[in-house]
Amino acid sequence: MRSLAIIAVAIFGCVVAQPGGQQNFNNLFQRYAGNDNLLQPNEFARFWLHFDDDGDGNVSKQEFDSGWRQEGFPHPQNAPLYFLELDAVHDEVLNSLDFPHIFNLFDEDGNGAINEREARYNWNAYFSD
Ligand SMILES: *[C@@H]1O[C@H](CO)[C@@H](O)[C@H](O)[C@H]1NC(C)=O
Ligand SMILES: [Ca+2]
Ligand SMILES: [Ca+2]
Ligand SMILES: [Ca+2]
Repeated sequence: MRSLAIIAVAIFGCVVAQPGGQQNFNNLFQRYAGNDNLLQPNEFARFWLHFDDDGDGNVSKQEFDSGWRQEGFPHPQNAPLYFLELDAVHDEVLNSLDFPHIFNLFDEDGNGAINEREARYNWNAYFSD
């Protein structure tokens, strides 16, 4: 019984630590923000464009849905909804027309860079259930 409980705790612990959790967020932020720990507009765009598998400068809905799922981002069943939220200039692709709008939503104090707190707060809000 005791060992069963330990196994249950171990499994639960694994699920909590899965991609999409805070560990994953930290790695992601650091990878794109670089040494200054701030996301500038070009770094923010680079993050969204990493979904652009065919490199045509547009993230299609299919690229977004499959990328979101493959990378273990939160709530993949909601990816189509997130795509709609992110498509600020409604043309059914995510591209350089959208990124400045999304950037402004994340850059809450409007100082031209997204810090880790702004990133985490908005990431959790926009990509929740
Ligand atoms: C990318 O999307 C824009 C619409 O914002 C469209 O005009 C353009 O043709 C698309 N580019 C490609 C390569 O599909
Ligand atoms: Ca930076
Ligand atoms: Ca594309
Ligand atoms: Ca768009």
